[in-house]
Amino acid sequence: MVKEYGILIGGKWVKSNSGETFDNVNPANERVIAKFQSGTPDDVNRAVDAAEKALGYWRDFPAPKRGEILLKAAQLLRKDKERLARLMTMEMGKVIAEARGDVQEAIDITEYMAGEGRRLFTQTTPSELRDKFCTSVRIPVGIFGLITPWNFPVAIPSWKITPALICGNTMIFKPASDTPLCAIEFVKILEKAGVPKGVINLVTGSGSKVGSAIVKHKKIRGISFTGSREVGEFVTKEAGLKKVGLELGGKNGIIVMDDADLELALDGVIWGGYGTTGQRCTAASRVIVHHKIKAKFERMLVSRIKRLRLGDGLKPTTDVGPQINAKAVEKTHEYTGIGIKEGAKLLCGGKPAKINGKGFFYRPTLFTDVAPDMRIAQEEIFGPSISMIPVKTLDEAIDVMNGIIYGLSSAIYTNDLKNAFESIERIEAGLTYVNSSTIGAEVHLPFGGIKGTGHAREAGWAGIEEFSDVKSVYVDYSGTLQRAQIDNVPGPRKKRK
Ligand code: UN1
Repeated sequence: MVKEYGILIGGKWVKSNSGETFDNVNPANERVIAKFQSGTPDDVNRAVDAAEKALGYWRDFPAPKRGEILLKAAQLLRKDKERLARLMTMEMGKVIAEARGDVQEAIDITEYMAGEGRRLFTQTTPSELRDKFCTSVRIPVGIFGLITPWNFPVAIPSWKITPALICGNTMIFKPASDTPLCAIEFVKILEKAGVPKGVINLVTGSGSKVGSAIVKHKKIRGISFTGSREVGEFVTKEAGLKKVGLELGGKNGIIVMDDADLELALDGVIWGGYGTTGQRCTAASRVIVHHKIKAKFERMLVSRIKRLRLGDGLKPTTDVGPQINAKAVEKTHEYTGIGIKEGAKLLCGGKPAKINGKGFFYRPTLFTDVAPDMRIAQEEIFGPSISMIPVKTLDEAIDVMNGIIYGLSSAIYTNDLKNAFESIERIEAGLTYVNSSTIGAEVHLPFGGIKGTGHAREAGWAGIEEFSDVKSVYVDYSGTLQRAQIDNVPGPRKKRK
């Protein structure tokens, strides 16, 4: 018997009005895990009504007390880490060590945001006038719509939900249809920790029905979306005047200079390119390699790639898990065809695979002699496929790095400080790593991109700014009309009568 899950509206797990469900399958063996509600715009309306009802109560709930609930949630998550990690591997395929990392990231941000309950800083400044007090206070945005992808099924929802909570917002959360179970389990932990009913509402279902109803809803004041560029563009068009945060992927590069520690760079490229089966927004899908070490580095990479073991992520011997679904494998394979047609040289991989006749696997793929303007060097593949682009100088490397529409993550391997600092200064991206791969962001620093990646800054203090508004407050206690910009003449304070 396959279990059926509900949607969460006003603290109750209920069925969708559609009367329909969809199946979720394990990408490693294609077995059905559970059934989930195919939500509708009407479900979204009910969820928004519940979020609206809860808003006053939650906004007035002292922020340090909201923080205590988050701290409790972090403790519960810690206890449940292994169970959640195993569910995640079953649901979306990443290898178990990475799934544990995903849950750990949620624990970290939940603890971080719990602490923010006692800060939520704003600025107090001097006034240009006497006997006038200038400060600012942080206020919730209102009802948020949170739309999340499947590749970090607990971590990314946690980057959005925990700052939204600590800032006093209520929300409608629509998780990706490939990972609803992880999302539901995470929300159940928040409920158990004491988040009041109606504060978080969760509606599963398609982007075209549920996602689009959230984006267009008049009562929703903020949207936070991580996902594809096409959907990001839809959100930009349809969200109207909502506060919108977008994170729309990348085509991240690793520069490997001729002075780099090549063993270190090798580890970074393998981890960045094939970790999470290449399905990270921050995945290293381009290796921009100095021509002097190109041949040697290619040999090193090929020999390492050949040793990578494909398999079910729950097996401790597996290095690379499956892709998320059959469509994703098709897309990666289509790009292999495009790369070959464009004249790039395929060094290894380039084929789908099955294990015991099942699963959405793709062999780790490496192209070399890729020109920077080829489609495989420009477009996000979101699979285990790396393009090596040879260059002659750091200047050329940085030009190649920047010659894409995206601007999320980047890395350089070098032992020359000048190369490192020039890259930090000139690479157009939200993240630059030196002697480390393109992935591995920590939760207390801002995370997000520039250019075609969007403008969201999540995690850390930036997350607080993303999920709150600021009101400036002027208290004039002079007892007279003081006009800013007009009456600011220096002079002694007037004596009291
Ligand atoms: C993503 O790539 O979709 O830095 C998010 C990292 C992770 C988060 C990545 N902490 O790779």
